[in-house]
Amino acid sequence: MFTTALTLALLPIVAFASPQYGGGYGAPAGGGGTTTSSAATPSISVPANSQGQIAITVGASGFTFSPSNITAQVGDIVSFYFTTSTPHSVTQSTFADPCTPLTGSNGTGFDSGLTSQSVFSINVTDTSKPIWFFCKFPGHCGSGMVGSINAPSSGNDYPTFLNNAKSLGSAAPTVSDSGAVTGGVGALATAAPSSASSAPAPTGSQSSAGRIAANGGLALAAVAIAVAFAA
Ligand SMILES: *[C@@H]1O[C@H](CO)[C@@H](O)[C@H](O)[C@H]1NC(C)=O
Ligand SMILES: *[C@@H]1O[C@H](CO)[C@@H](O)[C@H](O)[C@H]1NC(C)=O
Ligand SMILES: *[C@@H]1O[C@H](CO)[C@@H](O)[C@H](O)[C@H]1NC(C)=O
Ligand SMILES: [Cu+2]
Repeated sequence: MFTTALTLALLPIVAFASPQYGGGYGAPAGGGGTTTSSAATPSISVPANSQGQIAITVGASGFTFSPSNITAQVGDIVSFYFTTSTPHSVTQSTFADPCTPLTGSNGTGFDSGLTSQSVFSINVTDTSKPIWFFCKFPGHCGSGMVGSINAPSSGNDYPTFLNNAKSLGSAAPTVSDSGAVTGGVGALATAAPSSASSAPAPTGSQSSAGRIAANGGLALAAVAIAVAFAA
């Protein structure tokens, strides 16, 4: 039932992303041709990291997560900022299969679903194992759009994971998208991506993680307004 609710909640985003799915592939980030713009298009600002808060920018400089390999503590909120109009996702995978969503007896991974101009947050719950993730937009994972949290510094490390994804190249599997998947293994998502520019007044079930991400956006907006007044 949770999934159904989420799917419904995500419908507008999916509908928004769908026209770009076919037409936008391969287009540069922010390419005018694929922008399904409207006056209400939110602008996503990426805050600086602060205690317990880690920001990862998605797709802003090519098909990358930036930074792509981070260290996090239990309770840290890692927020993915989808700043471009080109859709991307952060989808949990495994070291063995970098471009395949994590599912099975070890649990089901978190997945933002394809999204743009939004923020998706996870709460790190287990630092004893690495957390691996990729972008499911066709072609992106095989070109190296992957990342890790708490990867070992040798052996099954981030560079090897990245190389494994790249060696799949265009043979990387096509991954279906049906919106956000909450939960996760070693880190939990509690809400679908949200527009950071919208008011934080949540729907009843909004998570603290979502609130923090939204508050960060609001704080930035407040700073921007203050700066505008000062100028
Ligand atoms: C990736 O991050 C992990 C965890 O912080 C660290 O141990 C490792 O050295 C990093 N690897 C690279 C190549 O930066
Ligand atoms: C579960 O995880 C273990 C070790 O982390 C791994 O060896 C095993 O293959 C995984 N099982 C599945 C079904 O992915
Ligand atoms: C993150 O999860 C922990 C439980 O693992 C919880 O105590 C904490 O409140 C969560 N943080 C946020 C911001 O939701
Ligand atoms: Cu992508």
